[in-house]
Formats: sequence, C-alpha cells, structure tokens
Amino acid sequence: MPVAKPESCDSRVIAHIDMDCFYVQVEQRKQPQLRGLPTAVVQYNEWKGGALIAVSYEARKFGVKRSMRGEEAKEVCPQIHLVQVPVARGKADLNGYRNAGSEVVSILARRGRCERASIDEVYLDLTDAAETMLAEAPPQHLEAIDEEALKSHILGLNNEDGSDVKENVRNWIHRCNADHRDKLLACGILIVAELRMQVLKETEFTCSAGIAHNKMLAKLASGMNKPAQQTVVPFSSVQGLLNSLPIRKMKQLGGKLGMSLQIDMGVNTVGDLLQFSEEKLQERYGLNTGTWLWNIARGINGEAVEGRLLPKSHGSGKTFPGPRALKTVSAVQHWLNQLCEELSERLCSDLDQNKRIAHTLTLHVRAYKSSDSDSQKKFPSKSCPLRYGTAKIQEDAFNLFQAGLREYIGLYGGKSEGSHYSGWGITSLSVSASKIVPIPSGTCSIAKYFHWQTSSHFSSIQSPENLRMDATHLSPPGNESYSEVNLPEPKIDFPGEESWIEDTIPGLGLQEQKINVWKDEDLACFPSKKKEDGLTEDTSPLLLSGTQGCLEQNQNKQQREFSKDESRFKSEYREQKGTRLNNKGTSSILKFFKSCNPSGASLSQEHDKTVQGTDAQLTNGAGFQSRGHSLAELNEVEVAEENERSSCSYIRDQDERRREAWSYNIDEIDPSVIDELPTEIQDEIQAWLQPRKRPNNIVKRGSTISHYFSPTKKS
Ligand code: TTP
Repeated sequence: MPVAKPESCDSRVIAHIDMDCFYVQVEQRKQPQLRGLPTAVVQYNEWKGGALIAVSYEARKFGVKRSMRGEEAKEVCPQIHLVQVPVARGKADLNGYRNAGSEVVSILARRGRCERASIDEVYLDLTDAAETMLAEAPPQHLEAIDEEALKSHILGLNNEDGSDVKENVRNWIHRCNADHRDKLLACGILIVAELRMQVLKETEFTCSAGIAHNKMLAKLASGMNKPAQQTVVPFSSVQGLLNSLPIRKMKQLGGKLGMSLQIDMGVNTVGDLLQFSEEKLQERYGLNTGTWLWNIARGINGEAVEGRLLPKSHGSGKTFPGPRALKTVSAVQHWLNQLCEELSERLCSDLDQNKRIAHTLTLHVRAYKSSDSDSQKKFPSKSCPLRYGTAKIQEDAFNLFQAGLREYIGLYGGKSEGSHYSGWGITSLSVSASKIVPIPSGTCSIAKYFHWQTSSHFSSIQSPENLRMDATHLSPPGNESYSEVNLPEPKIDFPGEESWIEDTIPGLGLQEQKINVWKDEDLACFPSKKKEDGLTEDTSPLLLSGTQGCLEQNQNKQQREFSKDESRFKSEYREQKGTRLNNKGTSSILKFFKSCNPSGASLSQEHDKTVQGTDAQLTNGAGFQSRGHSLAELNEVEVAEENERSSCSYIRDQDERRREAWSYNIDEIDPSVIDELPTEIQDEIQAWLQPRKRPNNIVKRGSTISHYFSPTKKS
C-alpha cells in the first residue's frame, strides 16, 4: 500500500545511482580481458547454456537479452563470453556481487545520506552537500566544469539542432538567474559526476544516475540514459516527464492498483491522473492512496532517503523447478542444511563485523501437491526465534519445515518421511534471518551480551534430543506449541511483533536488502572476550554452540584475509605494470576508458562515432530533448530509431524491452535473490504474487500481471 508523505521540502537534491550491467562488470573486473567484449553472466543451471541474468552493453548491441539462455545468446552473438555465476553449496553465490556493491556504497556514502535499495542501486540525499557547495563555491562562478558533468542530460534543456550540447549544459549550470532549486540541482550534477568518477577510479565500475528533487523522479531518470551517464530532472520539467509516462512504470503501480486505474478509471499515463481531484481519488482508493496518487501526478514524493548501509535481513534460498522438485523429506533436509550453513556464515560475519544479531528465523517454501483439489493452498511460511550456530539453525529450520508440511498436507495427507515419495513436491526453499538489531550499546562485550541473553532467556532450551523427538514426528495439525516450548522468545521487544510461528508471504514480505559491509575487525575478539567473561559451556550454550561457530569461521576468515592480501598485492603489482585502471587527471568516464583500457579504445571510438550521430538533439512531443546512448550501447540501428522517440517513450521502450527480457516464471526466481533485485523487479514480482495470495476484488478474473504484460498485450 503506497503511503502518501507530504514533501517536506522541494529543494532537496536526491540522486539514484544504478550500476550498469552490474554482475557483468564484477566478472569483467575479475577477468579484465573480457572488458569491452560482449559478455553475459549465466545462472548456475547449465541447461541450454544457463539463463542469462546480466548482459553487457556490447552484447545487447547484438540483440542478446536477459530472457535468453546461453545457447540462444550464442546464436545471435557467437563471440559472446558466458561467465557462470559463482556457485557455492550447489547454488548461486552472490557474496562477490554483494561485496562489490558494498564497495560502491562506501564511496557514495562519503557525500550524503545513503540508502542501499538493492544489490546495485543506491539513493543518496545530497541536499547538505549541495547547500554547502552553493554557499562556498557556487557553480555559476566555476570556470572549469568537469567533462563528465557537461555530458549530463538535462530534461527540458532546449538543444536546438546544431547547438553545442555541452555548451548548453555549461550555460545551464552557470545560470545566475536560476531559482534556488535549480542552483541546488546544478550542484547535484557536479557532485554526482565527481562521485561516479570516484566509483570508477576506486572500483572500476561504471554507473548511471538520476538527479532530481525526490526519490521517485531520481529513480525514473537514472534509467533514461545508460550506461555511464547521468540525467537531471529540473523542477520545470517534471510535468512534461510525467504526462506521457505509462502509469505502470511508476513504482507501486505495477500491480493491482495500477491495473484498477487503467481499467476502472481509464488512466493510462501518470498525466491522466491530473484530471481527478484529490477527493475523487480518495473516494475511490481511500484517503491515503488517494492523496498519494494525487501527489505522484504532480511529481510530489516526500519519501526520505533512509540512512541504511546494512541489510535488514539475510537470506539464502534455492529453487527446484520442474523435474528437480524435491519429493522426500531427506532431500529437503539436505538442502535446508546447505542453505542454513550459508545463512549462519552470513550471520556470523554480521555479528563479527557489525556487532549485530538477528532474532527471527523464517522459512519460506513453495510446493505443489500432485493430486489435490485444493491446489491453490500454499505452503505456509513459518518463523521462530533464531538461535545462533549452524546446527541449531539447521535443526530449527527443519522443524519449521515439518510444521509447515504438516499443515500443508493435512493430517492424512500422505507419508512423507524418509525417501518415500508421497505426492508433494518442493519447488523452492529459502531461509531468512530478520529483526537484526545492534547489540545494545553499553554492552561491554558480545560474549557478555550472549551470556545475558542465555541466562535470562535461553535457560529453558530443551536438549537437542527433546527437540529432535518433537520435530521429526509429524504431530497432528494445529499443534504449534513446539516452537514455544523449545525456542523461547528472546526478551528484546519489537514493535508489532507477531506470535512465533507466523505465516508470511513467501520471500516477499521483506523489502529488505542483504548487504555485507566488511570492515577490518579484531579477529581474535571472541576468544579474549570469552576468557574475560569467564563463560563456561554450562552457562552459555548459545555462546558456545552459536558464536563458537563464528569463531571457527573467523579463523577461516583469517585465511581469507591472507588471500585478500595476496590479491591486494597482485592488484598493486598490476597497477605498477599499468594494467590496472588509473585515471589521474582523467576528466570523464569516457576518457577514463580511452586512456586506460585496451579494449575500451574501440568502445570509445564507437562512442565518439555514435555521439556524433546523436548529438543532433532530439526533441519530443512533450518538449523534451535527449541525446542518444553513449559508450557501449551504441547500436546504430537503435540510434536511428531513437531519433524518432521522445525521452519518455524511450523509457517506455527500455522498460518494455526489460520486461520482455524478464521471465515471469516465479518458480525460476531464486527467492533469496528477490530482495536484492532492482526495486522495480521486486515490485513486479510482488504485484504478480499478490493476486495469487488473496482474491482480488478489483482486477478482473484471469487478468494476472504476467498476462497483462505478455508481449501481445503491450499497451
Ligand atoms: P539490473 O539493474 O536490472 O540490470 P543490470 O545492472 O544487469 O543492467 P542495467 O545496466 O540495465 O541496469 O540488475 C542488477 C543485477 O541483478 C544484474 O546485473 C544481475 C541481477 N539480476 C538477476 O540476477 N536476475 C534478474 O532477473 C535481474 C533483473 C537482475
């Protein structure tokens, strides 16, 4: 449900930073010889060459799309390099991408409040930095403006044929008669250009950005000119942008609300909403949603950038589509053990690095019954208090599975133990840890904290034998008490906390990010603290069985540190040899590639060539002008086509291409990845699932979002 928040101040400067073909860039950094070449990252499942999950801009020029599998991509682009996503424990291992994203976040956070929105997207509130710049070094007095800033796309800037686009941008930034809001945006242009250069210099990744007065507009703008470019939405251009923007492109309107607006109200673009009064919209959709709709039609969005660099949850999941569905309890237990091991590792890292502990363990399952009239019945998601230690998490997750299965199949639903197939199949499993809070300040050591927790709240934990006895037998449905008996709730209060063993929407209730920020920490902190606190096995089962695991992992981490040192050394060596990118004195991202990257040279030439072709400015019906793509996405056919497009229809086409490229087969989406996908994809998946969850009063029967978005139904 959208929440209408009044815009506190329309002089904010908000940036949305979106990494370009992110996984590909991460892989290209590992294998620099792939830079500038058509490349795609494929899923770990090798069937037909694996599903493509990220495609480089060079490969996109050949028509390679994310919806393809490796074999198909090879057909349209025989020279494409396919890199398999790293695998650990038989599933995709996203840690490398998470950590790469964290590197970027740590750079961006230097200039303003930073909110990590997905694995490769960040919102930045640059208001303070912009105000400071305006007070101390106002852009209108700057003689030299960074080349990257001059390449910005400013919506509504009137670039007549033949005019020098960069000169126009320079003049816009220099305007003395601009209002305060535009002056702040001019500062935003300079700050974001500098940040993007810094990201490139330190991480070797390019990113694109949208700069506007609020999150909604910044997000809309960041995808308009990719890769490695930035787009600005001055206040005066907001209405032009929104007028022709298809309603479903708006965040939170991809689902049933957007559909109702189209079907019931005849609203196809955001601009169409302007014809309705706030009262009318409130009457139809309720006070809050009505006001929210009225606001977005006018580009008003008061959503704050939350200062959040760390994840709100951690998760690990795997899908088992089609014939790979798990059909026995022992197979489920095997995979749960793998997932829990990964989860436990991440929890330990979080505890170690950030001194945070998670309190809730949740299991999400998707399942089917082969012969069942009640085929719509969902496998209930279950939660319980989280106990640290891999074995405990595994045990608890398995208990949750048993409880869920009992409910799912019913009392006489079928024999399900051992290896006997019993008429059900599991197509997706995921475990997540949430309610993560910092260890309270004033707690002098982590060990003491656990000691306190242990003695005050975990004294009633039963023996593993009891737990096992209780868990491995499928007791009658409705008996939910095991978790209360065996897994007492920690006494930390959370507002609105539900009772344990709760049902949740699989994988999607949590709009949360999973980010691991790695800091240098004292690896030996636990042993010394433990000694200091004098804890014994008897008094601190949680510490010993839980954080002991973390201790072991810390030793492994020390080993990893050595290899990190080794790779640091190697990269320094490469740097000395000149193979590592070094952009000293480079004034733009384009130059950066030109000067540093052997394969980037051809890219740059291509860029120049195309920019020449597209620098003749494009004017759309709404009065917007937009330059064509640059850098890698330089397909001349596309550029020619683009001359006919408005910037808004460009977004639409981009989105439609993206949508076509995105398979809606929910069973193929790794549930642990959903929270980290780009937010609009999350929204779409959520919207897709919701109608299945509850009967939908608004949407006509049979009109699901996948049906709606199918290629033949494009609006
Ligand atoms: P996106 O930001 O959607 O795409 P992208 O960064 O690859 O390319 P673009 O330049 O167009 O933004 O997704 C970010 C990463 O998330 C992507 O590199 C891989 C991963 N991802 C998946 O694993 N599966 C998916 O279906 C999508 C959409 C993304």
